[in-house]
Amino acid sequence: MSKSFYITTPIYYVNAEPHIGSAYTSVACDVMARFKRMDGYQVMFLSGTDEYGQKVEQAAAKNGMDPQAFTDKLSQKFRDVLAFMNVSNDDFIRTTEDRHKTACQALWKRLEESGNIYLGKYAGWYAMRDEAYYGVDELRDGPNGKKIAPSGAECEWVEEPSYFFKLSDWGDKLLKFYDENPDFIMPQSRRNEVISFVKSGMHDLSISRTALRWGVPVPDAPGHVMYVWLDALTNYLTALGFPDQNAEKFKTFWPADVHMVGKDIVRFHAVYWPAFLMAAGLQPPKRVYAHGWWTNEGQKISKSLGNVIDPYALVNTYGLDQTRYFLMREVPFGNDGDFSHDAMIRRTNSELANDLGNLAQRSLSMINKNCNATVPSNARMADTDHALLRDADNALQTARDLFERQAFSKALDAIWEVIGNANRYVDEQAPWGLKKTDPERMQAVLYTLAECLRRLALIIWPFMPDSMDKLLDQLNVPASNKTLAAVTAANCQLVPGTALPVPTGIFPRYAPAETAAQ
Ligand code: ME8
Repeated sequence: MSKSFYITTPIYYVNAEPHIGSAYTSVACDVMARFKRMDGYQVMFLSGTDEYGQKVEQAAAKNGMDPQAFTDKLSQKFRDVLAFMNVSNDDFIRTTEDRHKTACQALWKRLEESGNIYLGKYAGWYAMRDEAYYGVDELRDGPNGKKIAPSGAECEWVEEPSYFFKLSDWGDKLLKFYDENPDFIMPQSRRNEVISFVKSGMHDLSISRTALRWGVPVPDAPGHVMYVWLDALTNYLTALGFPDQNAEKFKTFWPADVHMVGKDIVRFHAVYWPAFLMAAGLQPPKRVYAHGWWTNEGQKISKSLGNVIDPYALVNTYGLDQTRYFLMREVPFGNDGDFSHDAMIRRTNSELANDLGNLAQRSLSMINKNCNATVPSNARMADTDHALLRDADNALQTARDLFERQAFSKALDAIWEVIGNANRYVDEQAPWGLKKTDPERMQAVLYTLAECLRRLALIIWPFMPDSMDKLLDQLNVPASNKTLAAVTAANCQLVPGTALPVPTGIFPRYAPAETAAQ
């Protein structure tokens, strides 16, 4: 059996149009999934939409639509944006699907049969925006006597009959679990936050609602629908065929390797979810990675401020791979980050067009002109050449280690260090000068550059697959050799004499019309 890897995005609420926030999480998962596939893993990568709950019900009503028709429309937009961002998810789940209802009700039954559910009455605060219950000690007073959650969401007082999950029984078991699995919550800052929340004491959790109809019905309890987070979290099991634990996908992929989430929803994933799973006799996921939050030119992104960043506009302005690269490079993964057009232009022009684009363009053009448009001879390779190629090989190992910790921007730093070395190597070796004085040596230098580009293109591929395909095609690398093992495999190296196509630029400089004319 090959190695397996299961990664998930959060399932996105369909109360509003997709924006850069969901695209960010999805691209990060995509980069991870592509890296693992290229490294020989059998990968399951899941995304989808979270369609039940009060927030979505209200958004549908506001739009004058029936909730199912509304969610059909919005869910499609999330599916479209994934395809547009070149996200390679293997499945897309909608919580209104039948398979999901089956999974949720089966999980409920297990929780009930194991004695973890009881009927009571909820009287407390609820924030619809977060679809979350809050203790009074977590809230502050807002204007007009409103109670405000730490997230900034307004809370309302709710009193209704409700089923409860005995979360209070799970505090110590959760703490033990975190202790035994130090990498379960990453990064460390989030882990500390979760541990102190659990240490502060767990209250039982209301897991059904009677105030709304738009939800998964609780089995044998007319009038109750499941609390949307219990239903939503279950999606990670649904997609593997749960409740059939003998389903091939379930056996291969559970427990999940990484649930990627934003820091806003770490509590649901790192506290409630493992508690539900342990209570149902299922293994918790191996990791919850909570990344940081994007602001726009220093401001919180929100619909009411009108500063939502539209992924379509970004890609149409700067290019798809440029946008994917920016999102993964600009911010150390896990930290908060600020989007600015200046930063976007700087990265597009200096790191993509100049550092990598020029390296490829000048190397391949020289090969095209001076080596008969074929892979040059490597007969006269010297120590410096081998050293550069070793740098590229080392970058692969570094990237592998960093990917184990989802440190995407650090992996790019390591790769760009090699690109810097390669650019310095071109200047030092000056192959244009060798053309007359030592043509064989020129061939070896150009071979080294082509081979270095091949190795780098493979390592960069998960971040920018279209552009790197273009580069690999210009090196005539067959599809079967587009693996990470091929980076260092002797029999995958470029073969002198192989015909190469005419090179074309990969990363255009960003030059808006008004500045291009200057
Ligand atoms: O919370 N910066 O869905 P949601 C970074 N349905 N990431 C952002 C972001 C920003 N400004 N805005 C959104 C839900 N995100 C639930 C999840 S999972 C079982 C249920 C990303 O539509 C980030 O990943 O509110 C965040 O966690 C997610 O979108 C929230 O999406």
